[in-house]
Amino acid sequence: MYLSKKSTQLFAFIIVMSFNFISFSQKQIQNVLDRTTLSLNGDWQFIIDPYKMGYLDYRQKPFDESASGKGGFYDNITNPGKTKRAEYNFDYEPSLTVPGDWNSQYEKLEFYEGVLWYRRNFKVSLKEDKRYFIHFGAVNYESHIYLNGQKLGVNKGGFTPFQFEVGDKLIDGDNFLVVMVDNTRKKDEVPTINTDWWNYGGITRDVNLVETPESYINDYKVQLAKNDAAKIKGYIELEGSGGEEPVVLQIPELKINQSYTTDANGKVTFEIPVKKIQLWNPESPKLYEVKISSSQDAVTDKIGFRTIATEGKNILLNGESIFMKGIAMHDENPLIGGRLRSDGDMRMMLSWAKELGCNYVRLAHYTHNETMLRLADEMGLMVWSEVPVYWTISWENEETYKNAENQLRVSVERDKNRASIIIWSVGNETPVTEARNVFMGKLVDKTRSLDDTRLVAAALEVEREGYTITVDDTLGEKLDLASFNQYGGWYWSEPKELPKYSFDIKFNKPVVITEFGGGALAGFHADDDTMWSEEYQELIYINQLKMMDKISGLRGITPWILVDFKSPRRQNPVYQQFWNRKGLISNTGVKKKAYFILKEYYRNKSVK
Ligand code: GCB
Repeated sequence: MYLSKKSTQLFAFIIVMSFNFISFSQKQIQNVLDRTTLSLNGDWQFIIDPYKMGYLDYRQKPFDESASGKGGFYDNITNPGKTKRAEYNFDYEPSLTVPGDWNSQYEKLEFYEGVLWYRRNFKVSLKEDKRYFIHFGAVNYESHIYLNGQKLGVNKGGFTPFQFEVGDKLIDGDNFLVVMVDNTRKKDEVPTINTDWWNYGGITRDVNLVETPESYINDYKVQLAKNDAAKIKGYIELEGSGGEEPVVLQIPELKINQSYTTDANGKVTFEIPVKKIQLWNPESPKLYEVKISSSQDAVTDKIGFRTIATEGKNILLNGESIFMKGIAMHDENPLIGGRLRSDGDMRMMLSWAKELGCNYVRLAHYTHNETMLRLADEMGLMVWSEVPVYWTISWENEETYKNAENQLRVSVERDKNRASIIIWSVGNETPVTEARNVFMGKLVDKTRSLDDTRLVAAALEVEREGYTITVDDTLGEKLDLASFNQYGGWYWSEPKELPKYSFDIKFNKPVVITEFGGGALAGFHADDDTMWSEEYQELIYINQLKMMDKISGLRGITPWILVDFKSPRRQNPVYQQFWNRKGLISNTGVKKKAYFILKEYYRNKSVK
């Protein structure tokens, strides 16, 4: 529905009044990278605010809920004059680079968890017939956004994008955007208080001011139909069209040039028979240029087409059995000990995976950068994408569920056109209880309702008795894969004992081992009985690979993990120093002995 300026204002007013809370309903602009944007990346001045004094008055009431709505740091008073009291001033503060977490940019912020304010000034010359949105790639964790002193809203969730329409608050000329970011860990959030990764705070991904026409292409899906390589199926959705409007879909290389008219809601769905389509696969990751245009708007994407399905214990990519040679990774550049900031950082990670011989990556444990998925499309890596339903989530809390579902939905909406993504994961190592089964079961159903063209999985846990490793988590019945983590040789048993173990997997489904591994400090050499030595890790890999090769239906593995990564849980003063050392590559880029074991295994392993 198109909102006139006046109704937009009213709508915005209702949003601000009805929450200081999050709108979980809005759809993000698809393919924001291809729109007309003013980048708001770069230097943002910041104020560290451990007491939240920029947000709460001395009675702990939010300034932005007071009668005047004023009093917080978002007022951005920089020139108070002689008589006005202001106990902060962004103009005198240092700056942080956006995108980027704060922990890796200032030593005094390395361990900081709490509130930090960002401010950025920018100029814009407004055009009469355009709409404007401020779009954030991701901010960890909770953010309150203010434009020119007025609140736009709140977002929760550290890894997914969000946006606000801002036409009525933008000024033709100088503007300032203030963001309060709070990365305090809380029990009922997603993720919860306990994770094995660094809680990097800040505006970690791109910020853009997006300009669109009044009626714009808000969303589209252009993918093969479920399990049908002869049919492209999808939709185009306009926003603000006020009814029926012509749209065109073109894929020049496939000689597709289709005209449609949207319905009264601005949407059209289509099915297009295709012949002679070159399917996307890791060896030849073919992407087609796809152009979508409406009377006022146009957007171009690069999209690959492939099918993914399971059949008994097989995974079929484009109808053919495939073995997934994978590796897991976090959204972290080990060389800086911080979140990935640029295309170059992301390319480095995926290139390491390619060099190892991978055709598949597990992007753990939350939604990664959109650019990462686009690079995976381009470089030919299949992807397991996950939401941060990790360990001990508050299963009984309805708000927690809504939050998890929102992060899942936004992630599926954002990445549904990426051929690389073949698996949506609804969580990792969650303890089996009735409440958890209900929570995760709902997430599985939701995922399938959002996207029927990909597999749905989760990283489950195993049980052990004697030398038998059992996989029978009942959630597995709802999933497409028998996928699980197991740490033989590290958290239980010893590397040399591993050949004695066998698996009892209760599902007739493809087996994908989502984690195994062990820690080693690069450069520390000893015999293979000595924990933390490269030799110990090497023996884990040698014997794990032998042990797993005996599993009938093993169709993929993602050892934990490509590179060492930072974690506050990893305190051994000699070997860890806040680094999880399970990387095959160290935080200085050195390849450990186990790296070469896995590389050799992949070189010899048939992809069929
Ligand atoms: C796991 C978790 C992963 C941890 C890893 C470890 O099972 O899924 O997030 O980092 O083990 O190193 O213990």
